[in-house]
Amino acid sequence: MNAGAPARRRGALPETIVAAATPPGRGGIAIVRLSGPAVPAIAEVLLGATPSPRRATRASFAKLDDGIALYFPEPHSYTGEHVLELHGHGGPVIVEALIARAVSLGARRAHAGEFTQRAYLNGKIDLVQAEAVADLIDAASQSAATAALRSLQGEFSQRVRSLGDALAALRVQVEAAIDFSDEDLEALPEAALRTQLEAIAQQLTSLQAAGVQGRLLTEGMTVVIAGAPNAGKSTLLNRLVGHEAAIVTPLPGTTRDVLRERIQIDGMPLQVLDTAGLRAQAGDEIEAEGMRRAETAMAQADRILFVIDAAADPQARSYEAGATRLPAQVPVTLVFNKIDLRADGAPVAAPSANLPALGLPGIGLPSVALSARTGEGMDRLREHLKSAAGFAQGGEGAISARARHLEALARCANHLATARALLEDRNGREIIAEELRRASVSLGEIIGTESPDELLGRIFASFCIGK
Ligand SMILES: Nc1nc2c(ncn2[C@@H]2O[C@H](COP(=O)(O)OP(=O)(O)OP(=O)(O)O)[C@@H](O)[C@H]2O)c(=O)[nH]1
Ligand SMILES: [Mg+2]
Repeated sequence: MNAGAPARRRGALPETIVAAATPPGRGGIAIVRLSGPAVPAIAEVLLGATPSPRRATRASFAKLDDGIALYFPEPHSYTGEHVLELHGHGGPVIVEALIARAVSLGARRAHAGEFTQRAYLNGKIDLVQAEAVADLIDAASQSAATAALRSLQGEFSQRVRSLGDALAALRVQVEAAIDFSDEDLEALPEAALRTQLEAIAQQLTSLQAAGVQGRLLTEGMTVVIAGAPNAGKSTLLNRLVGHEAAIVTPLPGTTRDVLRERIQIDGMPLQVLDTAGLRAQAGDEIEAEGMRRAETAMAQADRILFVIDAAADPQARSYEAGATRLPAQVPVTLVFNKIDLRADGAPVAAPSANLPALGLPGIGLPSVALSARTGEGMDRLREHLKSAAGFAQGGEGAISARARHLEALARCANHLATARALLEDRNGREIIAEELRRASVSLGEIIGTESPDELLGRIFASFCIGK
């Protein structure tokens, strides 16, 4: 699957493992899979003979079942070890009996993700690809599945690797320049070093962007509903989740705590948070604490929906007033709510004729007009959220990335930025080389060349048994 992966990262794992590869319950076919050195010996006993490699072979499974056996001798298998698949009748009793028999013959029940872990340890796939296997299985939408498949096929790893290669090449040049400095040999002129550093930083930025899109697709984006008291934030939350999750009253200052709900929009996972209304002066200590919590929530959001009462505040003054409380790095969408009301608060017959006038302070920001009360315009908001997450584009350009990957990319970017700053300050090549080395280490953590065992344990434990 991946020619670039190093062969056998660790010593051989002597135990042979067994698990059902298909979900529990009744079905047309169930597959029991074994992997490890004892597979040929176990096959001899179970089937009477080891089947020819990679040929579907009809066999009796030790009188427990009758089906098709598939044998993949090492190293040409998913795990890189001898693998035997028994495709039998899809009943839980048969599956359990086959597993128990394999155990009696020396196999051990597999832990969650252990087959994929062995594929990783044997150099069949790298860590990003192993994680993509889990993401593909867990994908809740076609877009997430597309992104996961792209990572599984090595696109993400390839881009990380080519960045790593560029970094390594640059470091060699920088270090060579250190060695030759006595001889007054300008091995790598400063301008060339700057150009190469910039090129690498640019590649990294585009990889980060693709990764952020991927994370939004798989882990779901976090959207915080914010705005002035009484704008209709809680009503909007209720409308999005489809039930009365939050208390709604005509009194400003109703919501105090942060309310969290998980929803899906056409299969796209989304976490929505309702928060206390923001205003210049809190009425009491509870409201002040509510506003603090709202600010904390906003700082961690992928997007803020800033709700404006379009009837009472058509010029979006509340956004102007509240903008200073919003974290600078989080994108904002203005939601003009209550379009079922006229500017004087009276109901209107044709709500969409009441879109807010433009020339607003938040101009340039995306905006959606809707009525959380009647539901009008909610489809526009849903479409907007899908396209903001890159979901509407069917996962195009996204690679399935996890928070772990993005953090490592960010660390790499920091080291590169430091290296560039050091260069500008005419610092020694030694410390620049050191920053480049640290940047490489961060990249290595992503594909698993620099990953501690504890991290590996955590990653594979999140898999299902049998994968
Ligand atoms: N006509 C109309 N009324 C709305 C709409 N959305 C909310 N309201 C009303 O506005 C009032 C305030 O709604 P909430 O959802 O509690 O507002 P909020 O922003 O959560 O308010 P706080 O929690 O106090 O900050 C309630 O009386 C709602 O019924 C809407 O789209 N149209
Ligand atoms: Mg509220």
